Amino acid sequence: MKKIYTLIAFLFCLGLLSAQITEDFEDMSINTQLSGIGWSPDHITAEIVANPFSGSQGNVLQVTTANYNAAPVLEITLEAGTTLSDYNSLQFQGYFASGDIGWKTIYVEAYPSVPTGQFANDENVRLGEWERAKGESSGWEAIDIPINQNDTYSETLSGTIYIAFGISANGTMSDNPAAEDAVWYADDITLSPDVSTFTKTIKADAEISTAPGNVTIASKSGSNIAIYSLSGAKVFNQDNAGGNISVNVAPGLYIVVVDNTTTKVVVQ
Ligand SMILES: [Ca+2]
Repeated sequence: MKKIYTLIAFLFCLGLLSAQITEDFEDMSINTQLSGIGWSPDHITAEIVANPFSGSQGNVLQVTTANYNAAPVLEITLEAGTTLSDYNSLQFQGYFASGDIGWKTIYVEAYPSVPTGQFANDENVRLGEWERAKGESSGWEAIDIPINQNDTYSETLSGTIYIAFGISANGTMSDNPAAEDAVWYADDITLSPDVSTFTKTIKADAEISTAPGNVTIASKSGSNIAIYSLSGAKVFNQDNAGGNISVNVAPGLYIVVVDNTTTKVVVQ
């Protein structure tokens, strides 16, 4: 597992996987209103505010819900050629501040168009869920929700999609009203790709073969070639290369970069 995370981090460092999508709200003005869903439009307020807690979040999303089944909705555009099933987690920084916010399941839903209806009320649109077994937050929390629950549905979602996420909480406008509305915050909302999918689809404009202790690259002239170990160390580099290049390496997993394309190879 550690190796997989190292590979993901490494590929992100190289900028080879641009498919990670993050909303940090820094390009939105304070008081910008985001859309939401619920039993009634006045059951949800989703607004950009300055981080009211300690931390370097800058602008954050403040969510106030007055009834169950209300949540904010984010418009997100996926990278061309991908579907939502190419992403396997939704992560965000969360702060659950006041009202009925403790010991809740956090749900993630997706829609192909601007949603209507209630949040956390239709399992057909649910991507994933995670139990937050805690009361009020005492600091920003890193939350990571697997979203592979409904891949058959996720495969149908591409381009611009709508993500609803959060908790279903009691508030002042429910049938059995709470004393106060629920208030929680989110920032750095990130869709992370399933790296196994992406490494499969990235192909170098070259033929790469391996033998015990060796990588051979046959490329067109003028190619820029680099080989990285899984730890991110550059073990070989040659610009303006061409023809057959043979590189001796220790056994292991390597990333071969030819111009802007990559191939993952295993050397015995
Ligand atoms: Ca932010």
